[in-house]
Amino acid sequence: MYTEPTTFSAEQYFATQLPPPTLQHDVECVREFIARHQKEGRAVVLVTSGGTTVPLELNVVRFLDNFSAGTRGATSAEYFLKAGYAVIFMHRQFSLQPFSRHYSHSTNPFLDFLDIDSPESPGATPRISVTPNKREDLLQVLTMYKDVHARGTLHTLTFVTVDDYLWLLRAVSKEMSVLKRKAMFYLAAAVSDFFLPRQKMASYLSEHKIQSGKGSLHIEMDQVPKILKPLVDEWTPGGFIVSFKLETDENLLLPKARQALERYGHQVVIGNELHRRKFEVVFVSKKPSPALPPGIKQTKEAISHATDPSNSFSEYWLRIDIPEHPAPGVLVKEIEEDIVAELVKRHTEWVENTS
Ligand code: PAZ
Repeated sequence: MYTEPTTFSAEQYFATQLPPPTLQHDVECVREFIARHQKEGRAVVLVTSGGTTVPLELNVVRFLDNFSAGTRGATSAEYFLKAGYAVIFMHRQFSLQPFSRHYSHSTNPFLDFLDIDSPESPGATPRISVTPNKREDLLQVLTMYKDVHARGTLHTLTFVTVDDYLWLLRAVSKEMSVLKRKAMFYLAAAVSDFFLPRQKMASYLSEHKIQSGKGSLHIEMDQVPKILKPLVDEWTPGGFIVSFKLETDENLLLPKARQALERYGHQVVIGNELHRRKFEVVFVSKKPSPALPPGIKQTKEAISHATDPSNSFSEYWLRIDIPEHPAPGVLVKEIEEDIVAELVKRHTEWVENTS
């Protein structure tokens, strides 16, 4: 019987789970991308986006998924590019991507933008043109898309499973450590907290498609290792790290965000409630420890003041107004514009104050 721990440390996890077959190739491309932008003095941000899957079989037919369309990540990546960052966009395969996200087939089908013009002479091939009222928006998106391609400031990586995600994150963050303070991490992907170690799948779950003949299905999953700690302390010390916290109970947002900062010691947690995430987020960060004036003793009052959570964390709520029924395809204000502007400001100050 398989007896691995139910709570893996990051070390145990990477010693026992297999890397994705494309890892080496992905790392080489990332290394080249980082070196080019480091030479040009550009800051680099890793944006993670979309949900991870947890396969239930080795030959996978069924899997557990995490909610996320990739809107936050894809939209933010565009604003980071606009702000002059080079972006490594690590996203779930087939989730939204920068630029093409404006023309999703379900909400804004691309074919609806095109007209077939009558041929100039009988027998000539008809020309295709863009519907006049869509031209301005398309031109705006297309101009930026072409510019980003010409400058080579966007590099895309793909993951599907939580295993792919963890291996890639570790490898990319180690590569980014050469950038020191100029590296930013924007961890917006929705990552599963639970997984099935491959040994467990092979020993008592299923190599092949799980059969339904035996009635109900009982699966015990193990906890995914907490990777923020090694990310902060070992893989990329010096980077500016922003994680996201999604909750459905808004009362948990602040306590959970503070807990994450306390545990992992990174720079910012952005809290968002599921249904309000498109127009309201909260930035939580640690205040520098209040320095006691020289000569003042560590009195009970001073210690309780310094350890009171409301004095150790700062919270910054960011809210926008969005129209209730925006017309499809019309560019509206996006909260990611303000999220990215705030982070760029904080990152710049942080680089300046510590260099
Ligand atoms: O991709 P999306 O725009 O539909 O959703 C974004 C989000 C809610 C997944 C993201 O903002 C987030 O909170 N990510 C972290 C989720 C987590 O707590 O694991």
